[in-house]
Order: sequence, then structure tokens, then C-alpha cells
Amino acid sequence: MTSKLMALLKKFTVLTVVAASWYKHDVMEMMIKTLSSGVGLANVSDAFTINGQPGDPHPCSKGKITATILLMVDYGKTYLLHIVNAALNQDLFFMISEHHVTVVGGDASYFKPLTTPYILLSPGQTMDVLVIADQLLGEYYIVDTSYFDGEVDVYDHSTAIAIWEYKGNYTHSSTPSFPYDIPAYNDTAIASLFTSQIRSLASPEHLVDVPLDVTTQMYLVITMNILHCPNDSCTGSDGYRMAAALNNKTFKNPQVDILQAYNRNLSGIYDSDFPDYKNVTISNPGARVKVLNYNEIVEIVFQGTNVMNSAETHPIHLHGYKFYVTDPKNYNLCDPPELNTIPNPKDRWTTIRFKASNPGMYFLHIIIFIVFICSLIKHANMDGFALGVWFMHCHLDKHMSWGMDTAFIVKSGGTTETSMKSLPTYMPPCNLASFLGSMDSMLLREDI
Ligand SMILES: [Cu+2]
Repeated sequence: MTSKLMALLKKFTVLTVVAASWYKHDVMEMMIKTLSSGVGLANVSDAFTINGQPGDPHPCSKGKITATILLMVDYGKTYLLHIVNAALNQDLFFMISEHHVTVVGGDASYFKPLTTPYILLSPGQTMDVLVIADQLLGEYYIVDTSYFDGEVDVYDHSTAIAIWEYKGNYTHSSTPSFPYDIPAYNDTAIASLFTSQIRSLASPEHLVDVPLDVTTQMYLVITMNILHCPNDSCTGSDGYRMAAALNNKTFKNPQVDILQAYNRNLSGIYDSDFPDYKNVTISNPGARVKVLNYNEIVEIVFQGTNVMNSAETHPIHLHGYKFYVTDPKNYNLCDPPELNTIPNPKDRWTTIRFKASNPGMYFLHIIIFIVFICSLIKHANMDGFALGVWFMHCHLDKHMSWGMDTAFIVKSGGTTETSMKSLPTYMPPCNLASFLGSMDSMLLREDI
């Protein structure tokens, strides 16, 4: 790390920036309608927000005084922005007009400092960037705007806006400075360039520990699919509904969560035959998981496909672990970034490695996680993916809903320290049993 950056890191002010999706309609109602009809167009949001506001010049938050988010800054100071992409279905470019940002971390890992005019965040990703307030006193737009490399024009075209405003006495312009160099929405080259430049800090204080002796290799094809609905009950083309898959397996949420089934030895709830490798064929639905021994070294190569002419970037997210992203072309084992979400670009490959060393020891964290999930989102049976059962899915919610998922069951390691904690006497109720499997039970929310 340069001495200049070291100096900057000694003193900074923290600001949090949360990008999200905004819908004009009831999201749950839309979700039910979309999943039951089998068509997917209702997934597009009406706007993005920054810290809750679409921002000037959107009509609903017109005028910076009334509703647009202001980040007030002092000239000469350094700010650490924790940036979160909480949008449901959209990768987002983030920029501050006339300012560069220096990326120093993400997903709670340190990165080698990367100074750039823009960053790209997938849903579920977090990034920590330093920004020096060193421009002329004034107001500068902060923007979040779509990156979309899909084949069909189904994405939110809007731009969320906040304002980076310098404190002080000066004449305010009628319009803040706008970043006219925003990457094009479909600029895959610039999107991939950014992602490829992310590296672990790999300093003596923050060592990388890339597992070398791979014991389980998996090759996962990521596909969009269609599935036939019973009695042509869907309104999609010829009675089919949209679906998605990993290795041709469209994940179907079971009625009993997998953790309960695993823990209580219940049969018929899930199958342990999720394939390590598969050619692209017709998808079939089911709750299929991959079972791993404790401490197994897992390498997964993801291949983005263009089945149904529907290639697009898929942000793959793994619960319970961070993984190293080892570039499949150059096989970087020296300073690969350590993340928990990685966008797999359209028609391209991504390779990750992790050690399956978490059979569910971090119980307190898990309880907090369960309560968080129960209270905020209707995440299908996610309580089942807490202790020893870890969900892996595309972080575009529409694709997760359509089955672009699987789960890892990590066996206990034989000692108390390496084993799943036993079930507590009381588990917080979380009636999410049939988010995907049965639309009716999605309405039964009284015990959430
Ligand atoms: Cu996806």
C-alpha cells in the first residue's frame, strides 16, 4: 500500500450508501403473480434509490432540499464510503461526478487499492471506497445506473441520484455537476475490466490463504430454462414458465427446510445427487444438494451459457463462506480477491475456491441471521440454510426464485469445535416454508 493511502486511512469519515430498487406496486403481489403466471417481465423495478430516495430529478423526490440525499463533505477531508447494492435484480455502476474513488475493500475483505472513476456492484455485494473531497467547492451528482448485458431489454433504465455537496460559503449552481462519462449500460468490457482488477491486499498483516490441494472439483453451467406447468396452468408460451438452473437442476424449495431434514434424518425432503458436472440438457426441478466432508477443498468453475438466448451476468453468492476468486485464465493463487459474491459475466467463466470448514459453529451469528431474514424478506426456507447447510444462488432475485440455486451440506468434523451445534430448545418461528413451492402459503405471514 502506498504511503499516501496509508496516511489517508489513518483519518477518514465513514458514510454509508445503500442502493436499492423501488417499485410502484406491492412487491409480494408482483412476485406471486410473476411466479404463478410463469412470465418474468414484472421483475423490472420502476426506479433505483440511494439511501431511500430516487433523487433529483425524479418527480417523487424532486428538489434537493426536500428529498434528494445529500452527502455533506468538508474540503480536504477523506471519506470512506460503505457502498451496498441492495437492488433486487440489477448490477449497478456507481460514480461521483469529477471525483475518483479508491476501492480498498469489499465483502469484509481488504483489497489492493484501486483508483477508478466508477465501480460496479452486483446485488448483494458490498464495497468500501475512499473518496478525497479535493475538487472545487460545489455540488456533484452521485449516480447509480444499470449495467445490463442481457439479450432482452428487460432492465430498469432509470438512474438514482444523490448529491456530494461541499460545505462552505460559495455560489451554488442551479444544477450539480453530472458525470457524463458513465459507462454504457451494456459495456461488458469496462464492467469486466473493473472486476478483473480487484485483488486481495495480500500484505503481511492480511495474508491470503488460497487452498491448494483441491479435493472436490465442480463445473457448473448456469442456464435459463423453461418448465412445463401442470395442465398448461401457466400463461407463458405454450403453458411453460420461466425457470433457471445450475447444472440443469432447477432448485425447488422443499416443504420442510433442508437443515431440519438433515438434522432430524428425514427422508424424501431433498436429494444428495447434485451433479459435479453436466452438459446442458433439459432442466428438471428438485431440491438437490451437494454433500461435502469437513475441510474439503472445493473448486468450482462456473460457465455462463446462452441457453434460450438469455445470457447475462449472474452474481453468484455463497452463504457461510467467503471464497477466493481464482481467475480461470491466469489461475491467480497469489492475491485473488476473497469475496462472498462474484458476478459471472455473460458467456464467460469464473473459478472460485473455498475450504468447507464451517459446519455451523457460529450459532449466534446464525440466529441473528435467521431473525433478520424472517423480519425483512421472504427468503425461501433460509432458516434451513444456516447450520451446516449453505445456500448458493444467483443473487438476481428473479433467477433465485426461478431455481438458479443449490445448497451444500457440510458434514461435521468429528470434534466439538468442528461440529454443528445441536438444535436449541426454541427456534424463532419463520414460516417461509413454501415461498417457491406454494403461492398460497406466501400469504400466511402472521407468525413472521
Ligand atoms: Cu442470474
